Amino acid sequence: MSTTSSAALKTPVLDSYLPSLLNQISEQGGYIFVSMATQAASGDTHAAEAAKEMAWEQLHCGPWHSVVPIWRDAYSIACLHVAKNHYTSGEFKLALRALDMGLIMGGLTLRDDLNSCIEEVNSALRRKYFIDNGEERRKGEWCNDYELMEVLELLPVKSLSCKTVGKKRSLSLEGFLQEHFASGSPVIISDSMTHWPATDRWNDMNYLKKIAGFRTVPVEVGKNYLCADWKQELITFSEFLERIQSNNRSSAETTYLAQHQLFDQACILLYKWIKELKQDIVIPDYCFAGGGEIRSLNAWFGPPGTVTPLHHDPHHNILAQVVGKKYIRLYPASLSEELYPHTESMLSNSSQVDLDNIDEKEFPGVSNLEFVDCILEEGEMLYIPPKWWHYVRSLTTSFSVSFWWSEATNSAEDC
Ligand SMILES: O=C(O)CCC(=O)C(=O)O
Repeated sequence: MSTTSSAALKTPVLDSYLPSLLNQISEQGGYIFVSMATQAASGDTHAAEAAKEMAWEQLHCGPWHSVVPIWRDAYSIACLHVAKNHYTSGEFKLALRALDMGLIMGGLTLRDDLNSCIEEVNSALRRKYFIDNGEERRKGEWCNDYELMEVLELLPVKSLSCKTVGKKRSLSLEGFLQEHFASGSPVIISDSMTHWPATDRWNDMNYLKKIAGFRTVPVEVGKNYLCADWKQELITFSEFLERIQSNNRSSAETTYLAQHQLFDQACILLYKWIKELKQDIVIPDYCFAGGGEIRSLNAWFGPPGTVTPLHHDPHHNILAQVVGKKYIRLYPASLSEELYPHTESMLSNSSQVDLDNIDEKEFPGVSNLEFVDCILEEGEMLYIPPKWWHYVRSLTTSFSVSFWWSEATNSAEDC
C-alpha cells in the first residue's frame, strides 16, 4: 500500500500525558530518548525509529521483571509515533506491526491509544483486502480428514481404553453446578455452542485472514514448551495461517498459537488480539458458576499434532472446541505428587513425565495411574476442574478457546 492517507491517527492519551511521561523518562536518565521522542512528536520519522530502538534496548538489558516500568511506556510512545508516520504515508501494514509491538511489549498507560489506533488501521487494511480480493470469496476450509485407527497410534499408551469423560447434551446450569462444579468432576457438554457464529466462520480460512490477517501474534515453534529447541516467534496471523496449511501437508516444525501462563506478555496480547474474533464467541453461562470472574480467554490454534504437555492450572476451565478435534487426558488433582511435577517454581504446574514416551525407570508407577480421557469433537465443551492435570493433542487442524474463571473468594489478578 503506497497511497498517502489524509487522516492522522488520533492518540488523545499520548497527547495529554506525553510531557509527564517524558519527565519520568528523564528522571531515569533517558535524556537522549526524550530528545528523540520530542522530535518524533513533531513528525520526524528517523527520530521516531531511533526512539523505538532505544526503548527496545532498555527492554532487553536484563530479565523482564527488572525492566523499569517507565521504559515500557517509552516503548509505547515510540511505537505510536512510528505508527502515526507510517499511517500518514499509507504504509498500513507497517503501522499495524508497530502498534502490535507496542501492545505486546509496551506499558499500560497508552494501551487505549494503541487499541483504538489498531482498530482504525486494521479496518483500513480490511477495506483494502476486500477491494483487492472481491466480495465473493471461495470458502477456504481446513482439511480435517482424520482416521481414528491412524490417530490411535500417535496417542499415549492406554489412550481411550479405560474410563472416558461423560458427555451431556445441553446440560442445565443447575445440573452443571450440582453434578460437576461442586464435586470437581469433568464433563463434556455438547449442543451448547450451536449459536456461536464462530462454529461456522472459523472453519473459513479466508474469513480469519480478513478479520485478523495483518495482526502480529506470538506463536510457539517446536514440539512443546518443555523441549530445548522450543521457541516463540512474532509473526502475522496470515503467515501463521500459511504455516498451518504447510504443517498440514508436511512434517515441518509445528507452529502453535497457544497460551501458557508462563508468558504473560503473550497472554495479554492474545486477550487483546482475540478482540477481533470475540464477536464470534459467547461466554458460556457455566463460567459464572460460583459467582466468580472470568480470568482469561485463551486461543489455541494450530495444525494436527500440536501437544500441550501434562500440566494443571489454578482456575475452572471450559475448553470449547470450535474447529477440529483434540485428544485430552485428565488426571485428578489428588494425584499431583505421583505425576512428578517439575521442581523449578516456573514449571511447577507441569509434569516431568512425557506422556508420549513414558520413561518407566525414571518415573515408576505413572503408567498405572488412573485417568479419564476423551476425543473432544467440534462443537463440544470440556469442563476441566481447577488443578486437574491435562495433556492435549490436536488430531486435526484445531481452534479451541478456553475460558478460565475463579470463584468469588479468589482475587488473584491474571491477564
Ligand atoms: O488446547 C490445548 O492445547 C491446551 C489447553 C489448555 O491447556 C487449557 O485450556 O488450559
